[in-house]
Amino acid sequence: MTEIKPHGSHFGAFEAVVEGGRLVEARPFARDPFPGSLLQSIPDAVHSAARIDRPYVRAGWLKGERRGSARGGDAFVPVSWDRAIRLVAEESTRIRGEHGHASVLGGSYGWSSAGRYHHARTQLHRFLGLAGGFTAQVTNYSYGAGMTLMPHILGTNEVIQGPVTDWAAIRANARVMLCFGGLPLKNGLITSGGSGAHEYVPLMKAAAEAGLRFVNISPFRGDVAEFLGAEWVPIRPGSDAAMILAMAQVILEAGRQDDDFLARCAVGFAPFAAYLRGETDGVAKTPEWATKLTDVPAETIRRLALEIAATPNMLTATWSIQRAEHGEQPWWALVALAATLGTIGKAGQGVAFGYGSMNGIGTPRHEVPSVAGVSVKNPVGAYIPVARVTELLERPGEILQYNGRDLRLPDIRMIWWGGGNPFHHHQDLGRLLRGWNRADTVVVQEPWWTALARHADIVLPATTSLERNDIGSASRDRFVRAMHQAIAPVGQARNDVDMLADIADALGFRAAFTEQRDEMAWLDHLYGRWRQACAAQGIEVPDFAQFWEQGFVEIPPPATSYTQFAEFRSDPEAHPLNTATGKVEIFCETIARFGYAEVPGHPVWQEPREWLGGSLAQRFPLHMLSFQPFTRLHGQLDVGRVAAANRVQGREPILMHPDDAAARGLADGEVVRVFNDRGAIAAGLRVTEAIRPGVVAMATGAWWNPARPGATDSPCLHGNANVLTQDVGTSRLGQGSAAQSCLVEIARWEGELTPIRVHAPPEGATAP
Ligand SMILES: Nc1nc2c(c(=O)[nH]1)N[C@H]1C(S)=C(S)[C@@H](COP(=O)(O)OP(=O)(O)OC[C@H]3O[C@@H](n4cnc5c(=O)[nH]c(N)nc54)[C@H](O)[C@@H]3O)O[C@H]1N2
Ligand SMILES: Nc1nc2c(c(=O)[nH]1)N[C@H]1C(S)=C(S)[C@@H](COP(=O)(O)OP(=O)(O)OC[C@H]3O[C@@H](n4cnc5c(=O)[nH]c(N)nc54)[C@H](O)[C@@H]3O)O[C@H]1N2
Ligand SMILES: [Mo]
Repeated sequence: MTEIKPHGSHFGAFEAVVEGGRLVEARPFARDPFPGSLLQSIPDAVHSAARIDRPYVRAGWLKGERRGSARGGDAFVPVSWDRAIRLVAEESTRIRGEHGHASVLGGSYGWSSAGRYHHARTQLHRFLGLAGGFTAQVTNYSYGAGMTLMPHILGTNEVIQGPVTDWAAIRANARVMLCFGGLPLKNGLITSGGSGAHEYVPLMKAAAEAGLRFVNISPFRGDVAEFLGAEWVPIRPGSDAAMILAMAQVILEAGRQDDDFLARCAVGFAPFAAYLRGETDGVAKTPEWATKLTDVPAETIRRLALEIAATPNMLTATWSIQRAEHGEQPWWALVALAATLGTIGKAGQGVAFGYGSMNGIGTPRHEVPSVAGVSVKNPVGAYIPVARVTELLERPGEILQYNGRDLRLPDIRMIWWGGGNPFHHHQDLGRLLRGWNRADTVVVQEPWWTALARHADIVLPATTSLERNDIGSASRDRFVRAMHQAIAPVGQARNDVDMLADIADALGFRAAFTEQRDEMAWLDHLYGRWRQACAAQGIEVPDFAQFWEQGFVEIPPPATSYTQFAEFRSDPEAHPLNTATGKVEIFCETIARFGYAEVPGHPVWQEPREWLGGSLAQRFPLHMLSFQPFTRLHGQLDVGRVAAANRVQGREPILMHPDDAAARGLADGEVVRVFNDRGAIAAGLRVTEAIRPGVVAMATGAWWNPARPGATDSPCLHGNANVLTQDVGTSRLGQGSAAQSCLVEIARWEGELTPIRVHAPPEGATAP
């Protein structure tokens, strides 16, 4: 018998097709104009041999090994759910009693699954908050530097997260769009929270058909779809700020700046202009200056600058540009360039970030809230900017500078993660593991034997969304989606909420955690709150029963287009920005006062430590970009068929220019060794002219497979880029991830190359 249930995921909405209790197909939602390929991997992942079948405890931990033990090499011992819950409750009580609540790291950064109620991170925060609190993580890996900067200079993060100027406004008004980092189609496969419709491709296509010219300023030609017919400017990674500053210099020299806008709507143009002219440091930021840093010909920089001075334009950069050393600078420089042109708030023009970073950025939509879970306040005030996690583990008691504050780092004794994977998302994994091993106890809730679960002490098997009922909803999408349970839990897996409720019971606060609602009562409750919020905005949606029955609700798109900052532009006194001055801060007094030498009061060029222009490039002459995968969402779906079909001899592919391959005697399809001082990985070579010489690129998300499990310095046989990436903050202002600043060398793989093991259970564990 075949059953069909409505469901949703970060990869898109779908109909779950179930036969004999197994998910056999995730069939795209009929209303999705461009469903992606990732849905094909869902059945593989749900029924994978890498599912965790029951609770496990690390053998060494059971023998009493705590702080300082080597994780990742021990066998796992199966235990009953009752025992696992008792062990977690007792250890949590011991650690909180001996070391205080801040010794529990519960930030649990990560994407979890779509579905607002069972969202693992939200539920874990709720639980840990009620248990006394935890050390939290603020900002994100996506745009941590940018989201710390933008409130200072534009007074909002909407310029990153949306609502940004939508594609309808751009299409109708702009004639050229400069895209630093391109508009990668693969990124549009994803919407956080579970989307109903991928509108990214149709919207871009329509803009191109309306005559919008695209310029792809990126080391990788593949960062825009061919149908956009874009001009390609193959820039050197990490140098975007220099190119943007030189464009501003050209506009200034030509007298094409918008003096009226600069006077009415911005502050600090004068010191910025002095810097561009070289009055402050003796170096004029001319195209000739920039060409040596960017490898972009001076004529190209000058031509593009004069073109945007004369043509209605939209400026954008991907989020990736700021995921690099000094990542604040190119974004700040781009805002300063738009202010110089005076385009901010002009219909369909200006600047915004991320049109190429996720489906839904720039999709015309009504501003209605999304369905949201219920959080509780964390009674502990301790936090870190998320990407400083290794430093937190390494240097307890010391100070971390961040955004004008001095944060004292707590001594972490317990690490608790559900719904994220630091052994996917963090940089320099060997160093992370050395810090990780300082904890007494690591508790992990996971559906799969990811590298995170393999480096835990207590492993609690979680269900996937297919094994429970939920509501899919994203602020960037106009569909709210019913997610009906499609199959029974795999093995002994349990919902995160249910395992946490049992632990809360052992600790004496079950009722506070559950509020005495079961799953369907919670869904009814959360939907009801959302329905009320909609009603407050005059939008009527059906009641819960009707929604659940029909499988989705659609909020129709608005009839008019949207331009961000339009009101501000028309009357900056009546509609000031939420900055210290109410204006765009080309020079920012607040930031200048922080006194960070690397982040002065206006955007500047700062040379990164790790890039092709520095001395380290003599030993490691290739710049490695690690972008988002088109075959997965981060580490999720790595066990699926789409990721499998893309591997080269079972390894994650790496892109290299033919000249670089020839110089090393390497051929397409070979397995290579990619290495630097931090480690080495195997990768499958793909030779292509789409990447510029001197740059190699590979996707993140291949599950970490150290040749010797438990070692912090052994090569990864699968191709996890984060073995090699650099773990430094973008600057003391943003302290974001600088994953893109990374040099490597590449040679043929010599010696043994065993098949990867990470897609099967570790020693001591069984497949479901
Ligand atoms: N080198 C490099 N590194 C990067 C980046 C880069 O560009 N380059 N990008 C960074 C960015 S932008 C991000 S956002 C991060 C992403 O990093 P993460 O969000 O941590 O990556 P995911 O693999 O999505 O991790 C989610 C985990 O939650 C688990 N999970 C899914 N559903 C459930 C559930 O219902 N319950 C529980 N308990 N667990 C569940 C999944 O199995 C998975 O292991 O990576 C960052 N890392
Ligand atoms: N399919 C898929 N889509 C995703 C995700 C996924 O895992 N899979 N993850 C989602 C998440 S969490 C996020 S945060 C977004 C991230 O969205 P982004 O950060 O925008 O995505 P990336 O793929 O990391 O980077 C985009 C491109 O920037 C280029 N680039 C890198 N460094 C530089 C540089 O220094 N200068 C210039 N000019 N270009 C550079 C690279 O060629 C790269 O292809 O993607 C989301 N979308
Ligand atoms: Mo992200």
